[in-house]
This record gives sequence, C-alpha cells and structure tokens, in this order.
Amino acid sequence: NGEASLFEVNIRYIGGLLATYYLTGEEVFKSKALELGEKLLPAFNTPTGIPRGVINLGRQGTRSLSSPCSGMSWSWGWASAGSSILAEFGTLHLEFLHLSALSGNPVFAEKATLSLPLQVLNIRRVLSRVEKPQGLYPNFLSPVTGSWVQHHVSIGGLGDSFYEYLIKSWLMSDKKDSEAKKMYDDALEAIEKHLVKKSAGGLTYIAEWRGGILDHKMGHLACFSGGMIALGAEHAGHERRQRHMELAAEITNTCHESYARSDTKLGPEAFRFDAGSEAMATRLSERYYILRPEVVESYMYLWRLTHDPKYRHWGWEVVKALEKHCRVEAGFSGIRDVYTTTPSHDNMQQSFFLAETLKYLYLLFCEDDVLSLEDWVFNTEAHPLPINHTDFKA
Ligand code: DMJ
Repeated sequence: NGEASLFEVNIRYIGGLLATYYLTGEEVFKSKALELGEKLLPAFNTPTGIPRGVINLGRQGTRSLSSPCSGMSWSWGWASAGSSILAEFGTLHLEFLHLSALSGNPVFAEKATLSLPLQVLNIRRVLSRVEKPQGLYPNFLSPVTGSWVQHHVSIGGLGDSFYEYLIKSWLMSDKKDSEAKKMYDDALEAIEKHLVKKSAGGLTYIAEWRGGILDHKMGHLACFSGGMIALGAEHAGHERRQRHMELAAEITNTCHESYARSDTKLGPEAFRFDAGSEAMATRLSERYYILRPEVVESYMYLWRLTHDPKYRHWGWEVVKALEKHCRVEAGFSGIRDVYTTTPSHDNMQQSFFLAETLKYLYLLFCEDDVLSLEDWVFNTEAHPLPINHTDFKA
C-alpha cells in the first residue's frame, strides 16, 4: 500500500526489469516486468484514457480507512486542477511496447495492431486532437476533458522525456513508427521556432514558455536535449541533419558552460540568461547538483555520433569533479551549492546516479559496439531496450 508514481515505476522498475531480461535471458525478469505492468493498468481508467500520475499498488482487497484499495489512482496534489503531466503519460511507449510484444496479451495491445499498445495509441489520439498553441505541447493535461490545464511548455522538467520517447519510439521500431517520427519532427520545429534563443554572449539555449511569455531559463534536466537532437539528426535529410547537429552541439556546449562556470565544475539545477547572467544559477534555491545524468548523457551521444574528442575531455572533467566533491565514505552524494569549493553534501545517492550518470560515463569511454546505438535504445532511465529489427507493424 502507498503511493507509487506510474512514471517512476515504469521507467525505473519496468525498464530495469526488461533490460535485465534482454541482457540475461532469465525468465524471472520478464515475468516480474509483466506482473508490474499489469498493476499499472487501472491508472488508465479515466474518461480520456490519459492515465493519472499516482497509483496504489497494494494487494487486492486490502482497503481500509487509512489505505485506499489496490488499483486506485489519482493525480499529484501539486499538479494544477487534477491534471496529468506530459512527461509522465508521454513516457510509457518504449516499455509498454516491449510488454505487449513479450506478453502477446490484449490487455497491453490490441490484437490487430499488436505492435502499438492500446494505452499508447489512445494517448496519441488525444494529443493529436487537442489544439497545440503555436505547435507547442503544454505540460499539464486534464485526464477528464483531454484539454490543457495550464500553458507552461518546457523541454526540461515536466515535458522532457515526452519528446525523447517520440524519436526513440521511431528508432526502436526500426524506423517504422512514422507517426511518432512526425510528432517529434513537428514538435521540434515548434521548439526551434519559439523556444531556441541565443544569449548576448553567444550561447544557444532552450527557454521555457508560460502562456506566451518566455522564461530565459534552462534546467539541468533540459540538457538531455543535446543528445536527443543529435540522435534524431542522424536520421534526417541533409539540410535538417546539418542544422540539428549544430543545434545539438551548441546546446551541449551551453550545458558544458554551466559546469565550467562553477567552482566545483559541476552544474546547477537551473541556469539563466537574464539580468546579465549567462549559464549560471541566479537563485540560491537552484545552486544544487543531485548527481543528475543529463549533461554526460549528451556528451555520450555527441561523442558516439561525431567522435569529437572534446566530449571525452568534458566527460573526464565530470569524473574528476564527482571524485573531488561528491565522493563520500559510503558512495556518492549530491551537493547543495556548486559555486563553492567546500560544498556540503545532501546525504543522498539518487538511483539515477548508477542507472544513468555512471552508465553514460562508461559508455562515453568504451568502444562504440558496447550497447551500440544501432541495436539498442536507452529508456529515459538509461535502461537499454533492443531495437526491433524484424516485425514491427505500424
Ligand atoms: C531521470 O529519472 C530520468 O532521466 C527522467 O526522465 C528525468 N531525469 C531523471 C534524472 O535527472
């Protein structure tokens, strides 16, 4: 009993179990992934089929006054007007596609189109119907009415992995899921047009958008986008490919600057491009680093796709900084302020440090054929899932 996040259970546990199954072939990981997947399904019982963010995973029939019944779902208390979050309901496709394929179970997939899980088809249907302001996807959607609840757009927190899963869905289908590719291309075009900006000092960044007004801020979370855009560019036509590779390199450079301009050589949670500030946190509450992976994730993709040695140099700077400022007796810890050389520790080693940060650093320094980008996509928690080179049907 208790609250579990649909999104986190999917990306961390189901993604982890699926990847372990594919890497070891041991049935137990497959059956546990399927068991857990089934427990998430009640979250989709909403008028639109857009899932709610929180679900109770307790055993059936355990309802009491203090604990809700298994399968009950609800929206996050902090999400405006009972809304569901774009990055949460938009980050299911990779795992659900594998659950469908592994189970052949119509609970996960409509028999006729076995390849696209019902839940994902439905989410795409709602998103294609709703009007998108200037082609952008806001972060909060009502699971009851299927309309936006607030016009906040961000490629960082609350939006991020929605975009990532569109391009990776297409790649994982061996480039057959053309609907996902079109959604990705259209979304990126709107982002390029309305959110990509250059600072006075020449740094390219992706701003956030609040009801038409730009917030000149980039979160650490948004730094994954350099890698994503490079990955997508690889498969675009000549003109787009060049433009997107440049954009990816520029954004990754900006994220590197956010690290280089700090005393610890680790980057803050958010950095700004206003009031004379360039790639630095301006608020005390945004100066922390919790061992997040997004910057080294982009270094890894850019390295594999360009082999420019600067990405390995930048990755090594991170390794040294982690050793110097984050290593503690029992492991590694986040720090409260990247702008002091004697930072205090937050006493927490987030699970994404092992799952993502260290894995991406490892992949940055090993040979390209270790979990090759030709054969694997990484889910948003860096768990590798195989590309279906054979039988996807769109
Ligand atoms: C990870 O849990 C995932 O990458 C998620 O998509 C957002 N970022 C965190 C780590 O920063």
